[in-house]
This record gives sequence, structure tokens and C-alpha cells, in this order.
Amino acid sequence: MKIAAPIALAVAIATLSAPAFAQFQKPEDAVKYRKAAFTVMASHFGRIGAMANGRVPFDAKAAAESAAIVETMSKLPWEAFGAGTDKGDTRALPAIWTEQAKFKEGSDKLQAATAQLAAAAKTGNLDSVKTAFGAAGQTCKACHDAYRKD
Ligand code: ASC
Repeated sequence: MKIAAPIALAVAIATLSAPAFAQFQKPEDAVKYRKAAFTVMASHFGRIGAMANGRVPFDAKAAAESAAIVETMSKLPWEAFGAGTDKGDTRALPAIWTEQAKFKEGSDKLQAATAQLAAAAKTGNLDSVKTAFGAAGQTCKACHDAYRKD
């Protein structure tokens, strides 16, 4: 048993010094994770969009709940774009890994916009939700245009 502590320490060090997808067992797991976060984000963003565009009646409570989920989801995908996660079942373009500062700027803008959307939804004011929804949608689109295939 004396050997357990050094082994545990070695494993801990190896984990800390591994590439960014170390939180994930395999690169494919990171791809799945980020896609899952985007899927949940898009579903709830879409529910708000349906209200903002008048396709369904405005429900302030539902909008606020969805906006809070969008805000939370918008924080999650980025750690899953580590080295080695550019392959497999993904539409992520290589530019993500060659323009990391710009990609981070885009993800920061999304997170700021979704925080605004959540704040707007909390007020229960449909016009504020519409404005914040439009602004957030622009930040989605900017990254899709630059960093996502089709
Ligand atoms: C959505 C959704 C996106 C964004 C984007 C905005 O509802 O699923 O990815 O809005 O289309 O331009």
C-alpha cells in the first residue's frame, strides 16, 4: 500500500500536465460534450425566439427559465475545444485552433450577450427580450460563419 501515494501523485501530475481535453476521457467525449451543450442551448434559445418572433404567446416565466439555461450553457462548450478535438464527428473548422484569441473573443461575446438576455428575461419585458435575443443571435451567427462548417 505504501506505493499507492506515489502512484496517485504521478497520476495527478500526468493529468494536470495533459492537454486541454484531460477533463474528458477521449477527444470524442469532448466533441460530444460541446455538441450536447450547444444542443441544449439552441433548444432553449429557440423557445425564446418563438416568443420573440410571436410564433407562440410570450410566457415571461418560461422565457426567464430558458434564458437562464442559455446563459449557463454558453459557459460550457469552450473547455471542450482542446487540442486533438478537431477531428471526428464535428463541424468545427480548423480556424478555431489557429485563431484561438479571436475564437475566445467570440465565445466571450456570446456569454456577455446571453447574460444580457437572462437579465432582460428576468424583467418580464417582451421588448427587452426581443432586443437581447437579436443581439445574442448575432453572436451565435458570427462564430458559426467563421468557425463552423455550413
Ligand atoms: C438559433 C440557433 C442558433 C442561432 C443562430 C443565430 O436559434 O439554434 O444556432 O439561433 O441561428 O443566427
